[in-house]
Amino acid sequence: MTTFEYRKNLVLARYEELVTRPNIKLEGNGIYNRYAHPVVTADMVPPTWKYDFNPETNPWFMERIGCNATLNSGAIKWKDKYLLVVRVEGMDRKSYFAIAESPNGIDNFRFRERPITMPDTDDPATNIYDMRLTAHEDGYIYGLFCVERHDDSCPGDLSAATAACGIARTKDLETWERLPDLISKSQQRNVVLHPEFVNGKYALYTRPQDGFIDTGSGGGIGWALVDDITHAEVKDEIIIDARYYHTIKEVKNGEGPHPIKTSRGWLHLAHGVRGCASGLRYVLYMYMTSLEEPWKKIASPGGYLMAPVGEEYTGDVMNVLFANGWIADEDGKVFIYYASSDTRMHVATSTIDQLVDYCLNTPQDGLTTSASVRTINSLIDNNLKLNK
Ligand code: BGC
Ligand code: BMA
Repeated sequence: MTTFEYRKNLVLARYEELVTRPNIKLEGNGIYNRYAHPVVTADMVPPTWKYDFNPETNPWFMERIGCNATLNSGAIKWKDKYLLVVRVEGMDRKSYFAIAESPNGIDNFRFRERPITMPDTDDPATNIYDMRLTAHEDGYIYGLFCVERHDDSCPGDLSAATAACGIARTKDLETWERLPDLISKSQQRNVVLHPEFVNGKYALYTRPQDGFIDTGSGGGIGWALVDDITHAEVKDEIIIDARYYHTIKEVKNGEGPHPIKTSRGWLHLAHGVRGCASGLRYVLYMYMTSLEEPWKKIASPGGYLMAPVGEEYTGDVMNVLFANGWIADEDGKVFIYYASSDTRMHVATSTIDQLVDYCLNTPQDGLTTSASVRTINSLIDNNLKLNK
């Protein structure tokens, strides 16, 4: 057997084994369950995207185009399948979007034949990433994502960049119509489209920021109404979920996927960031807003919902969980798709009832040590009464 044949067979067999590996549910904390294996990794990107299959031009069956990571994925249920629009990052540090689909949402994710070809605007971006998908009541599926360009006002600084929100829409998840980028006074990352019209307008969750990395005076997760999504502009922005000193969202926060509508209010998933000696720590947290007035917070469970555990701590950008996709099934099951350390995709499952219970009955962050101890003591008091 030639080296080419041997290696080709090995690569294809390993790939097939990985994409068909059954996932195993792990019992969690009563709020959600994690799973034993990631759902999408760089090794699950199809070999045809990486290898030249011609023995004449690739006698060693050498990898030609390497993949670095599969991370921050948008999610949507589509024709009975669980779809992720994965941020795939090549070894060249460029991200692109590609759809991976699964019959059950927890394993057997397989990429479609090709990645998405996203049309450019007149001012092409250097990199695009972190898509939030919204099936809007106007009939389109929107993808909002970050578009990053070099900041040419700082010619000497190769790291100076700007972040803005790109907008595209589709009806079939095959062809995408690119709309103009969101116009906003500040830079923006983590912009998310609300699924319903509010007062007849499109509603956006925003995340104003002073610079490319620093949110600075940008107070947290914002809310803005937009008249025309084909020329979207943030005019007035209010902060609906603020950052606070000495919390999990002291340095930054951002909306995850669009909120899920429940009978008790809108369920939100977001990320919070704090600084520490090893860099930034990204965790996931939740909050709820009013059904009638989605910009008004009605529940704010204290602390994080999920933080990295085990292998989730390690990867390209350590100590990071990030989520921009979840799927709520008709039966109330919820699939939370989260990335660990900018490297791989995982799933956690829960239900709407459990997540609403979590939001409404988890004590709020009292913002001081004394308040935290008081909250624990009142729980102990109640438990002691039960045993009498
Ligand atoms: C990276 C993002 C990151 C951002 C801010 C970008 O260049 O691609 O993953 O969130 O920088 O650090
Ligand atoms: C950002 C996000 C993500 C990323 C995270 C950690 O600000 O937008 O793209 O997961 O940093 O690197």
